Amino acid sequence: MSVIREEVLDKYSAKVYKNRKEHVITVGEGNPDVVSANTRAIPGIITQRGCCFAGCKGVVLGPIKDAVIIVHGPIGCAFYTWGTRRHKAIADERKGEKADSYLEYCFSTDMQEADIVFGGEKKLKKAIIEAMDIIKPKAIFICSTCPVGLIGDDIHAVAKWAEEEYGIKCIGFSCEGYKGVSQSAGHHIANNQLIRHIIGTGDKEPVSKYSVNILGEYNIGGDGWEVEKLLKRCGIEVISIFTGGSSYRDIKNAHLADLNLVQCHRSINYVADMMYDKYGTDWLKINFIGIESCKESLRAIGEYFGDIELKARIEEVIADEIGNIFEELTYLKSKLKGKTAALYVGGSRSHHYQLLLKDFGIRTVLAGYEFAHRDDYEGRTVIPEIKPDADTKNIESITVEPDPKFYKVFLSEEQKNILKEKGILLNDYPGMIQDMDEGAIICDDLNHFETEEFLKVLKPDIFFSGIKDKFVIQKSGFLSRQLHSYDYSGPYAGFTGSVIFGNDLLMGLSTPAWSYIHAPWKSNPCLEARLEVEEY
Ligand code: CFM
Ligand code: HCA
Repeated sequence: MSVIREEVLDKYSAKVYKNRKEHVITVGEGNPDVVSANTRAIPGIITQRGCCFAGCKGVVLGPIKDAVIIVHGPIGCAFYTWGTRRHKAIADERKGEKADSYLEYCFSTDMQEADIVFGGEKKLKKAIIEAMDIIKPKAIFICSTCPVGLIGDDIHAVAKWAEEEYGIKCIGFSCEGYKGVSQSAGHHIANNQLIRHIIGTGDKEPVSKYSVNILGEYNIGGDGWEVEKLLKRCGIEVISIFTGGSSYRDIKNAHLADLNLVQCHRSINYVADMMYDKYGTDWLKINFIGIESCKESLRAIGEYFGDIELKARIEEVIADEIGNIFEELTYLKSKLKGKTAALYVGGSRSHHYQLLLKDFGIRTVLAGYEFAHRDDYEGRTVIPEIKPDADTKNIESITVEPDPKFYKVFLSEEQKNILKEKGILLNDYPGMIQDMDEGAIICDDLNHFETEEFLKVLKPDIFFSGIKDKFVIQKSGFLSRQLHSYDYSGPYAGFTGSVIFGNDLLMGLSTPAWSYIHAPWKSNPCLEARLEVEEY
């Protein structure tokens, strides 16, 4: 039995302990290692998770720059998803087309009490009319927040009206915050509508011999631009990115690409699967975070296309990129080697960043996800074992048929087997655990209490996390860097990004500040209360 887990969970009541112990494991102790995931958080515990609306509007749709995304709901929900995630975009000029990017704007119906009582559909229509008068976008997305589901506004009927009235694409997303157990439900809802209404509606054929889509890359701090640049250098055309820096006008053409590259499995695996079923497009799990991972990913793409010239070009690009960072990398390695790290992020970065840390000789002692599913930890082979519960059944799962016009078989079974022998898995993800050392801890849906307990027991040199717990960690005397927003730095992807990351880490670790910090509440409680029993 894991001693560390017992120490951390020790203070819980029997009921809470019983639940939480399934979410915390020591790698190598189980046979196989099983992590309970994607279940409800315990009421009263300060979870780090967000909601379904955040996953749909904030994460998957938010970065699509040329769509006006109307948040139908109270203004706070719209404000929360306005720019904080740092998914960058620029309006790209193209011949004969309007260069659109509305990412700087925040569109909302700003629902008030009267709208909740009498219904908000009229206000939503008014918002669409206003958007068409002022902006004239090619696409409008309507995202529902909690109250919309509760009062029953029919956003899909309004979307249909807008399509007929203006001849534009208008899609409703019923992503009320309360649905599902986390952001993850919202990813699924967004993916379903993208496949239903957008992918496959364009006709812009690729111009290059090899073309790909990048799935699950949201261009945080410019990561997607780094990846796109690398692929372009190798001679690979990027048709669309889901969805960082990307646009409705590109995503329409996604079905015309030869291969889907999947960076974040959690948020977009539904699109990857459905495109495989509908268009025959294979997907390849790649990772452009980390130097070794970048090399491996580029080489795997070369193997997929199996072209000698392409493979040679990829080797040239790798050699050149490494050459450019070699000196800095050597220096950073010499400074960072031997440190230990804890990582707690949403649903994919805790895996990817362990590999980048490994490049610098940093060992991961704790890793966890807010809302991942078991397959993100254990690999997709466990999917048939996962029993759907009431929460997952609540989210629509759609099946698609092969498209009579666009379905293509890219590689024969024999070619796929050859790739498998080379260790290149298609349409599969082996999960985070397989890349972790024995004895490291995994913690699903980590909360503030456990964060503090883990700090005491594991004492990592750095704890990567998000805005909600960063300051709790720093006030406990440990360095914390945000792996969501990159603390306003980045890009961290690609070869160049790796050294930017290393420098940021070294900067944080080099300050003597951490050893001087003493959280005030450790000696004096900040809040004191007394129960005046006699008065009652
Ligand atoms: Fe995928 Fe993401 Fe992540 Fe995610 Fe997120 Fe994010 Fe994240 Mo914040 S899509 S799962 S829902 S990699 S917003 S860009 S950083 S929690 S680990
Ligand atoms: C979200 C977005 C978030 C939050 C980041 C954080 C992001 O979950 O709604 O908690 O620091 O990356 O912006 O994950």
